[in-house]
Amino acid sequence: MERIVYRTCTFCEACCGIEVHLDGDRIRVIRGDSLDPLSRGYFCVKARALRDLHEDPDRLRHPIKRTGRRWERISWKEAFAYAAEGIFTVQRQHGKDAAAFYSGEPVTHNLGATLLMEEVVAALGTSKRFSANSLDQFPKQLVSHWMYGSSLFMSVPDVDRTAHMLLIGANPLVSNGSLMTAPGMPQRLRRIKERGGRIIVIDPRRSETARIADEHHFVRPGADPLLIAALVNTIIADGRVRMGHVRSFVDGFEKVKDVLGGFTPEAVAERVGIASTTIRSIAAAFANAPSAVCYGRMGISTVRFGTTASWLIEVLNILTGNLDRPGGAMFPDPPVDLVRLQGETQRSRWHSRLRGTPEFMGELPAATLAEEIEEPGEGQVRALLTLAGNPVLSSPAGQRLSDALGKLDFMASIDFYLNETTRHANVILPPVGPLERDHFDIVFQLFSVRNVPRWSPAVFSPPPDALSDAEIMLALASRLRRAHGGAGVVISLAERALVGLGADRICRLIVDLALRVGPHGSGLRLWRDGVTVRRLREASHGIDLGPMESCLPRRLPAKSKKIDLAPRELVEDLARLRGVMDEPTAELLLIGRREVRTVNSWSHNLPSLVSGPERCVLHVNPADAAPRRIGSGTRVVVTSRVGAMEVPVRLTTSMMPGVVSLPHGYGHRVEGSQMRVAAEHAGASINDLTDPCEIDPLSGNAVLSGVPVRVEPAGKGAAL
Ligand SMILES: Nc1nc2c(c(=O)[nH]1)N[C@H]1C(S)=C(S)[C@@H](COP(=O)(O)OP(=O)(O)OC[C@H]3O[C@@H](n4cnc5c(=O)[nH]c(N)nc54)[C@H](O)[C@@H]3O)O[C@H]1N2
Ligand SMILES: Nc1nc2c(c(=O)[nH]1)N[C@H]1C(S)=C(S)[C@@H](COP(=O)(O)OP(=O)(O)OC[C@H]3O[C@@H](n4cnc5c(=O)[nH]c(N)nc54)[C@H](O)[C@@H]3O)O[C@H]1N2
Ligand code: SF4
Ligand SMILES: [Mo]
Repeated sequence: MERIVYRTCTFCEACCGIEVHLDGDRIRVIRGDSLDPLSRGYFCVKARALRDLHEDPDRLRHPIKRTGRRWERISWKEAFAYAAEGIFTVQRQHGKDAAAFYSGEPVTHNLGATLLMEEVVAALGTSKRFSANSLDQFPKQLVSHWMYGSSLFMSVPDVDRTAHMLLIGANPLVSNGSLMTAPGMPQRLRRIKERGGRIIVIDPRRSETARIADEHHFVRPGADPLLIAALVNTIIADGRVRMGHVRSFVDGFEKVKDVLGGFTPEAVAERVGIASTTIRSIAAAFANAPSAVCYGRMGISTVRFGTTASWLIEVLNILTGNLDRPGGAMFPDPPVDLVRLQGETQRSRWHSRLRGTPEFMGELPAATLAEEIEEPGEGQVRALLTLAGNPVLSSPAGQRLSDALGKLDFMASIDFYLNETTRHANVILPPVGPLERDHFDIVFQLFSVRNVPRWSPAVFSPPPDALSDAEIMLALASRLRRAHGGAGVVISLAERALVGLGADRICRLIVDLALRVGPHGSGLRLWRDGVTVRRLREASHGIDLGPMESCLPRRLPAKSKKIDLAPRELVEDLARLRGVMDEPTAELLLIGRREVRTVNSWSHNLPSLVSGPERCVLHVNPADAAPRRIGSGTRVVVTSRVGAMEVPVRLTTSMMPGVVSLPHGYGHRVEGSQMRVAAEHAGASINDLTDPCEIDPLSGNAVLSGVPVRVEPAGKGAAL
């Protein structure tokens, strides 16, 4: 019997609506849902690969325990007892902080994991919490915390209405947008041009997005904050500041004007690699556009001045009157209002043991995890629980982290692949695949350019004896609490009741309650027609609640109801930025690259996504290749302070001279992992070259872009 299930794709932040066509219990085809009000039929090749993931024989379907070099299938009961006991034993001997927790990016695409992860973290009671947040968007979250009062209150480009989009360090044509849920970026960007608007891209690589832009300018990796400071400086000096309605609640303009005084286009041009006249014309075009938005992503975030760059982008949008107005940078009003539920964000309640970096949102920088395991002393990490993360391939100096994981007393992983990270675990607890659970995008609604809540029903009932992430976490949290001696009869009864209710049902209830008390719910007025889980389930293509709307100062999370344009920490740190103008530059800088057929490190086992030419290839400008005697298609050795590796080369003028690029997420041929397709397309991990000692000191975010490297032909006696 043929049937169609409508849901959202969980591979990337675009959250496209998809149709899964089924013939009995076989997937016949997956394609875009043309009636989805947000994605309107758009989808990419990865959605189809959900079938590969569902059918992947390497995907773990039952818990396994390591005995020596072998893995043995065990029951769930045994797995929970073993995992809880292993972690508890370490914590009992060495204190709660001896156990760490690392969660990865797929948590955000998983309702159960998002909602119940906190249960596990609370049961662990550790301050050693790490995640992919500090390999990604921590800078923007810290800026939101300082300027607006909440790390979740992040401005989103109103791409559907803007007349001018300045993209700095983002490649949405490939990534399909990030911190901007806007499926079908190729069409959305094209429509800006059709409306008579302009797209300007700043990137050290002529990226796919740069190729469709009206203008593209190469920038020296890491120099963006100087460029953006000069844009702001020019706009102020030329008397073009027009803040619009936000003016009455923005504090700190005079301070900004004062501290950015020295950052003229002429002062920064050489370092940035863009002529001062061009910087002036970019500033004028931005200020003169009827509406404009500056949008920065990974290329400005994972650098030494990630927080500074993220801040200056907000300043640019605010001073030109583009914050909180259609066509500018706006704030979505999601039906589950996580901003309000979370309240004002905390920071600096504790610091990392060795480098003394402050926690943010309860987390320490992922770049410090390896040293926290290696370095003996009180508070040394000796046990680790990972959830949906592959830090060996995703964090700096991954090889070193891998060695460190091998020395842990105990490790447990909640993941459905036996990969470069989880192979170090003593026990792996694999959840069901994405098509075997309900889903609701509680995270990405915070970034959605249009307010379209959708409920995604499971396509398949989970196989017997399979558990979802939510179920695994609830059970594990309960075991851990009990191992720690539980907390009174009442709590333990409440806990039993929760476990009895079932984790998936709990998630549905939480969402329903959050929807009802949210801005589009009926609240306690039961006669009002609000958004509920039931209504969402009835509306298989989602409910269209319209575009983003102006909402300030009403929805500002800061108790002061003011926007702080000049947070003290950022102002004080500007001296560090001034310092780089006189620093010598490295001859070659390494940056990253994403490709349409990848999802970070974990999509390479899906056959439909790995076909075609080899992708883990170093892109080099011919001008850099010639003096080094490097030919296209040959192999080179790339060396950084941290490591060295051999990779094939492609010569291309799409790279800025002095900059080379390699995708991340590769490096699969590792003994002990079980991803057979990925092993055939192994490549090498760029994160064996990135340096954990380099972090953005304000946010603790890893520096993954702009790594100084040497490149030489392979086989010339280069040390590996
Ligand atoms: N050099 C360099 N490094 C980077 C980046 C870069 O651009 N350059 N990008 C960074 C960014 S933006 C990010 S977000 C991080 C990602 O960093 P991570 O999140 O640590 O790594 P992923 O590759 O996303 O690995 C995800 C893991 O989750 C598992 N998984 C997938 N779905 C599920 C699920 O539903 N449940 C469970 N339990 N497990 C699941 C997969 O099997 C895999 O093991 O990498 C960062 N690292
Ligand atoms: N196909 C695919 N889509 C994805 C992912 C994936 O792995 N594959 N991952 C998802 C995730 S987790 C994330 S966080 C998003 C990321 O989404 P994006 O940030 O849009 O994606 P990136 O490809 O990392 O784009 C960063 C751009 O910055 C440029 N860049 C590097 N260094 C600098 C610099 O110093 N200055 C400037 N101005 N530019 C620089 C790079 O050349 C690149 O074009 O993508 C998501 N979508
Ligand atoms: S763009 Fe992202 S969400 Fe849309 S189909 Fe592709 S992977 Fe899935
Ligand atoms: Mo990410």
